[in-house]
Amino acid sequence: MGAFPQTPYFTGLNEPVGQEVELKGLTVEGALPAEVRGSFFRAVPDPAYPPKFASDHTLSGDGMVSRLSFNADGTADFAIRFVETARHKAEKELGRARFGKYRNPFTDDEDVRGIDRTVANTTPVWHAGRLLMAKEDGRPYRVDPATLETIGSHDFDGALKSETMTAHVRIDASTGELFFYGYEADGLASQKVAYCIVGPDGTLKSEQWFDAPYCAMMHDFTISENYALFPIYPTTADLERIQAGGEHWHHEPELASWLGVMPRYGDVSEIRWFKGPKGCHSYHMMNAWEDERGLLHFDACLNNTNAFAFIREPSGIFMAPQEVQGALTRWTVDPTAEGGDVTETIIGPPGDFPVIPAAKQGRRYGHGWMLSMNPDLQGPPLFAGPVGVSFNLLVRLDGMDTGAPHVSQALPLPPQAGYNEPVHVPAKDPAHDGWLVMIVDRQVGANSFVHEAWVVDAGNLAAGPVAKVAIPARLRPQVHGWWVPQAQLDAAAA
Ligand code: V55
Ligand code: FE
Repeated sequence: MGAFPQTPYFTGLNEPVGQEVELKGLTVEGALPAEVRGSFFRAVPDPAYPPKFASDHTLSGDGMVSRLSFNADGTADFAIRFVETARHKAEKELGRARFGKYRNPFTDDEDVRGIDRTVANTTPVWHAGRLLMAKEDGRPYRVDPATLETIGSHDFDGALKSETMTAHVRIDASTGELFFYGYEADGLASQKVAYCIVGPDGTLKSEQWFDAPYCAMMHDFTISENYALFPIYPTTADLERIQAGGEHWHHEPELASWLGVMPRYGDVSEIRWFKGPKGCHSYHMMNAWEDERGLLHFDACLNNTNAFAFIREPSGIFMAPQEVQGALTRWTVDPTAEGGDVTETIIGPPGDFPVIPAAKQGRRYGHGWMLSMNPDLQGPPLFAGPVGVSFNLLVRLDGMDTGAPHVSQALPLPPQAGYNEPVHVPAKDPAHDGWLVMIVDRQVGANSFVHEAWVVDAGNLAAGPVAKVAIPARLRPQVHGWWVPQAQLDAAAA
């Protein structure tokens, strides 16, 4: 077995760990709020074997599912296990990488052709008592929330036609329905998008296919009370390039972006396309909502290019890190219009990993949280993650449904520390804004790191963590997380 490439994607905090861990009875320091009872699931890419190509990066890492459980006795348990995907099993058999470049099966070993090559590494999705480890290039894997054992690839009891399902689903808290889509739904570089609705009992109720304006990396989408909104940004796939062994994605700065809008229970033939600026890109949206005039607002962490250098550079785009700029940006459209241009408004800081209370999904909302960079940092940041630098400022935004959305609170980290994406835990008291739970990484030596879970009052960030759990294991950066209250875990187990 060779060594991992000595690139930023495999060194420092990004050095592969690949260790399955089970720790029980960890000490919770501070005052743990009563509502923080349940499990914080996280998706962590961690390649079990050195990649076949030295240009490989974070997005290819084997999915590991992690759980931090807050117990009735005031302690916490921590566990992490590989998702036993068909790909991970095939590689374990020979003890080496057999699958090649990110989303390019033409670079795989001949003898693994046809084996499901998704790595289930992006989001642990909880719905209808099921835990699904999702990644946008394939179907999710279902995992047992108690043991973290892999149950298998999940196709909604044989109902799902799409070959893919996004890692960014949306759940309407008032109906309990799961809304999702799959792009490249019938194969590599296809323009086919499947739009799906799953009932509160986990049954796939509807799957309709439409054509995107071009085959784009569709990482996230939104719903509102009455609409489904599909953003298209010009990070594009080309079958000939993929067949020739090239990169799945190129970013195309001269191509327009689009926002597809359709009634969320309507027919895909009703989709209307609104035009956005050229060359921009967003990985994550905060929310979408309808105002009293019926206008539709779509709030995304938008950048002037693709945030990942490993996508820009093979596309011929060479930018210094400070040239990559962005802001929380609102696109407003009239959903009853036939089309036209989006109206763009800057509503927040640069950054990513937007979070809102689950109850506000697709609804008018007043506040949210996201990760950003501390402009006043007195030292080096923490170098890690797919972008190369960790976020080190947690911010709260207020006034989201007014003419003046603004950053109202912030919690900066010291140098050489970084936040992973927080999850929101609601409070029982409707006057309380709940808590944010997240893993904080800190570099303490040339190649040594410590990791803590923090519980922060979502209405008082500046007070710092009200409770902390030191995790005595080496953790690789997480992608997304999900909070599951204990009552839901208990109900699913029964
Ligand atoms: C992202 C992550 C992915 C992926 C595509 O963060 C986009 C964005 C962890 O996998 O496959
Ligand atoms: Fe994501």
